[in-house]
Amino acid sequence: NVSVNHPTAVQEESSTNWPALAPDASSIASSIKYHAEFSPSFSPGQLDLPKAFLATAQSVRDALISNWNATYERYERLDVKQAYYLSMEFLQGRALLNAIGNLELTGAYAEALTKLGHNLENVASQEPDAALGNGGLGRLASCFLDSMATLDYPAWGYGLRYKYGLFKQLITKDGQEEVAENWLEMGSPWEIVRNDVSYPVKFYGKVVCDADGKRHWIGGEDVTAVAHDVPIPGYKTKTTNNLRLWSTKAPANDFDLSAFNAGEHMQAYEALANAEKICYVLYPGDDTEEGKVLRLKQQYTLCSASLQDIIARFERRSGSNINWGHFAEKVAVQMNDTHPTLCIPELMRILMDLKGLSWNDAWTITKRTVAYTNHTVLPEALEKWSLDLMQKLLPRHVEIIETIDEQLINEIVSEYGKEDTEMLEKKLKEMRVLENVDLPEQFAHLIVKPREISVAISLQELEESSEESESAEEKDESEDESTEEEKVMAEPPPKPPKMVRMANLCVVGGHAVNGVAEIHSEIVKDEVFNSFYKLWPKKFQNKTNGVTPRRWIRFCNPALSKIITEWTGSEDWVLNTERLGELRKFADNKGLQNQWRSAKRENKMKVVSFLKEKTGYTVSPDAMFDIQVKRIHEYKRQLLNILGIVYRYKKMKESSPEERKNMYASRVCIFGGKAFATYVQAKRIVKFITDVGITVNHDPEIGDLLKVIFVPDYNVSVAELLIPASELSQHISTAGMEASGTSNMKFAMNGCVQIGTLDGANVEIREEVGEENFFLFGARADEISGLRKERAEGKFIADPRFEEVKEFVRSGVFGGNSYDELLGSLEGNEGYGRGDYFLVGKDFPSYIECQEEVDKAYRDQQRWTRMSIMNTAGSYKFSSDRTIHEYAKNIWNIQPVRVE
Ligand code: T68
Repeated sequence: NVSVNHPTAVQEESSTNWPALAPDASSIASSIKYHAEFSPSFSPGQLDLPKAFLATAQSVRDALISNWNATYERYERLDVKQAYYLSMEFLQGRALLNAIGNLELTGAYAEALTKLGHNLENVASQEPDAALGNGGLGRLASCFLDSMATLDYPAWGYGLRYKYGLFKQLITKDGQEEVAENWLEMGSPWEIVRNDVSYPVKFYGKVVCDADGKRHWIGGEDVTAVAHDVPIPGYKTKTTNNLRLWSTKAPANDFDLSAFNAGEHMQAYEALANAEKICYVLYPGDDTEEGKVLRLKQQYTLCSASLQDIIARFERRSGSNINWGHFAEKVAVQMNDTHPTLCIPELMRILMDLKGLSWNDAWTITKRTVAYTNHTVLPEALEKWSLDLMQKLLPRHVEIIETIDEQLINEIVSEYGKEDTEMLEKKLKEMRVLENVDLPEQFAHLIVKPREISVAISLQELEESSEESESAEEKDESEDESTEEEKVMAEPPPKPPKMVRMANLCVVGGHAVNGVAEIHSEIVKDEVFNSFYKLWPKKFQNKTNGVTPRRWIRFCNPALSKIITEWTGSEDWVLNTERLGELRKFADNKGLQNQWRSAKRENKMKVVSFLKEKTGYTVSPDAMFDIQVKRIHEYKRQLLNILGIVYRYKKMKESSPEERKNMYASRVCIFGGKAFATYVQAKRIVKFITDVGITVNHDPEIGDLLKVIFVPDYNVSVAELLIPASELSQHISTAGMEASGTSNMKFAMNGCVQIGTLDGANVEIREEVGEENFFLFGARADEISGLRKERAEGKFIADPRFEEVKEFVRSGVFGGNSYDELLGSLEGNEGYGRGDYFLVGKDFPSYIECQEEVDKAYRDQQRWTRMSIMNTAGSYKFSSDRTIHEYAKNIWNIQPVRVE
């Protein structure tokens, strides 16, 4: 049992200057003991691991709160311009080691926990991952928060506090299974509930017009959004920013006591349950109408609560002289993809309906305030909402969106003139915010729709023919076939559903639009939003993604960090990653090379134990660790990787043991990643990979030469373990389809050599690390549409090796399944998701040839280590500090504020 003392000294410090006066291990130990007793979440007594984690986190939180307060007070007093990053997702992962690392208290905490009979690493591993995101987009938001605080930018994140984050993935004999992940089961030690910061959020209802012609949204359903603040500490700075997450509850007095007393328990509870369910799960399945409504409610809750909060802060800081014309000089709102698009009509609504501004003033302010980041060019991922659904849920916003659409039509008409109707029609079809919606009356005469012409003609014909056969009609209806046919012709075909195109709304309503890697930003300008680009070229920018070097080198790879510090002369590189470039001159140095290899081996050993524990497989640390970890998606082509492995396996089986040894480097091929719960094809890929693993891993002929492992439940913490141990990583998407990728940056930082296509940030990584240190294969982005066309015309001739590998799979080597649906997607000539849309067959030969080059290079360990060093050295551009400086300067126009 641990005796608990009240840590007077620490408490006093925490209100004044913790952690500027770095606390020592003893005072930290006292603080931990204090929290174990006085912030109890567990029974008294033994300081076991779960309790030790919570008490440790709570003691760290004391320091964070004190810095948070100082930061907040400073922003408030200086009334600085602040940026707000609105995102439906933040993939924070664990916070403890990151927080004490940023506070430079890792050593002191480790010592304190040792005094209490614990070990920091074990304590930290108790923390559940905060997985309030799906993948790259959410993790990017979290890296940005770290950089914004580290660089002293006045910038906050706004998101939702989902009760259940991303599902937990189980791998069973049937493939992936999803289980709810209750990350808040033990409570989160990091969040501070602000019961005094809450806002009403309305749904449904109707719009009424008062005597002055002002529009008001009334009635409907109200919920209350409550703020939960998560302090975001910067590295080596007192600046501690805020991630404000909203949860929803029913407004006070919404519990129907009389219904409850009458035994109608569910009814009594209905309003509460309805409100709370909004923040129940990250990305609720939206195949059903209910699911769609819930997702739209989530998006609106984020936008409405955040904007009300931002506006309240602006008003408070303005004091008695509120000048709305200054709003955009104090506020920048960044929309992380289209999910927070409703910010645009919501800001308009608040400014006009609640603050009394005119349309024009509100529109000018809105456009100057918001900006949009695009993260995908996949057409099916560009968000659209049913206008009818939105009309029911947010009637006032639909009015505003309709007016925005009308203004845009005006602009398109004045740009493309009234002469070339065909061009005008094309532009309107492509650019309007509303899709499948008739032109407003004043524009209707500009275009005669072909369908209207044909309907007009057939109606005329119908009239004529019915005149002719009027008397016949009366005779016998059953004989009247021709007339029926004509009636069918006369009926216009069912109209396609009216939709709101969120990306178009973002482009129109934002002052900046950016892609997330150079090649992606070019595609955004040249293809996805080309017409908008021609109209407003200055709006379009590139902001190549980045990742935080704190979490992704310094804290996840202490062994490598020590070496970098030693060879660059200081720890400066953690803040100034350009200094990593200095490693280049030592790339062939034997001393560095030896240290480099032993750090990699130390990291690989950790993964060996981890894999044993999670999968039961024993792998050799002498084999090359070849890793592909990311969401499972056809365009990311895990299928290409596993088919390459199957081909390798087949060739190994066909050779003698001697030949095998000479031809192939031993490899442990590791996969990880989650498939969206309803994405059937992605789940088939998971199942196929695990099936291949079962066969290959138990083949005594093959032994350590090849192992195939699917790591279950890939998340931020697993990434922190795998990436430092990686030697080859795969970024092999069909060119033009991966917007950027960010794990490619983390792998490069950790000295991992990549095999990849010229896609997303791979292009820039290759430029930085040098062509000779990157394994390139596959078709280029500008060839893809031609290749698809060729294939559709039946001109594609598959490489015999591709046919061979498919045949081998079909032969039943992997457990009797013939994988018809999976391999079927690679057959045929056309159709999205069929006809090998992702060009696995096309790239297969160059992929396997490139893999032979990898084997050759790996056999020469000196060459490989050089390549590895050159990857770390060349990765400096990919720090999110660089990205955030660019956003701050070119989009947000904010300045750093040092908190003394
Ligand atoms: C990713 N997008 C891009 N989306 O795929 C990746 N989508 O290339 C890029 O590096 C990363 O964003 C950061 O820019 C996503 O992760 C989603 O997760 C997502 C979630 C909900 C709806 C649509």
